Amino acid sequence: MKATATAHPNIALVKYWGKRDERLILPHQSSLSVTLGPLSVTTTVEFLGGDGHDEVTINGKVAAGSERARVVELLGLVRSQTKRRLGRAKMVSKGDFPAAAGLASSAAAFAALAVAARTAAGFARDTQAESILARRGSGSASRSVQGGFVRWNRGTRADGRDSFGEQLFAASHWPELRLLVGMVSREEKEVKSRDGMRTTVETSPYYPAWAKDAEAEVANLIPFIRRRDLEAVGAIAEKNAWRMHSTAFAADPPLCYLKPATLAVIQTCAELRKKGVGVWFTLDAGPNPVLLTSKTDEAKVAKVLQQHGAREVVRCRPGGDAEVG
Ligand code: 2P0
Repeated sequence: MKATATAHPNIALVKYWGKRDERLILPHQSSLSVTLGPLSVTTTVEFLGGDGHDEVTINGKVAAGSERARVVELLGLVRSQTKRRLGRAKMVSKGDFPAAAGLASSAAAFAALAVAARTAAGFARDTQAESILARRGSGSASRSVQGGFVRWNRGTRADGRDSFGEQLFAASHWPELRLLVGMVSREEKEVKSRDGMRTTVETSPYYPAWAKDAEAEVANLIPFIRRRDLEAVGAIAEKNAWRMHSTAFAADPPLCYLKPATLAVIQTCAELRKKGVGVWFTLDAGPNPVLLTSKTDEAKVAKVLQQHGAREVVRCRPGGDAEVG
């Protein structure tokens, strides 16, 4: 009743922003991401059989508060799905992300936890069931159970059984793609994604337009990924990032995740393209831009990020499936 799993984070090209069901973590729209190698989170779950509290250790520290509660809740879901008596659990998790990479670790963390916990409980591998479970920890984690290019289907059911991540193309489809995270700020963001998206759904007059457009953009993006058309993929990623942030700017109170250096990097992307460098940006709910480029232009793009004050550049490429062992 013990298993270890490793999963990678992901970056959305068409973002998830807003829930239609807060408890089940069901989105208003589908989203599409690239799983990011080589970064990873490795998690071991052991069910100890007896009664008592779960032990949760994350990056060498005993977890407390809401961080612990989210893990305990997910372990509880696994217990409720089997007749086996699993008892209390010991969970140990560790990420290998560079310090403050600015990438949400929750996607990789809950994907690794879902796979490890189900396997420890005796379930056979089942990426759909694992994605649904990971989703209950964090929405974006539903897209980190599989590698490559993954669509999180919105689904229509109230119970969420049709809302899971589904691999469209494996990482090997586009090995030359590069995703560079520029660390322009290390400040803790003031509003967490979970709260920011709730405020946006509740108060932004642009929210319904966002959800409708994002759903359409997921479908528009797929043929461009199939053709490995970086220019077209980059254009959709940029447009979608602007639209997510515009929806958030229009919330009450307004949400602005950009810092001056973020905007400087974004504007530089457009200038670089005029000079023939293939680079496009995307931006999550934080100040650190992620630049899409190719192996050919990777070094140039990394240098430009550093010139804009990025103290660290995290170089990623399409990563693989969550794995046991
Ligand atoms: C995404 N983000 O698609 C979007 C883009 C941030 C901006 O998914 O509340 O940590 O746990 O479901 O998954 C971050 O939100 O939120 C996120 P919850 P999550 O990657």
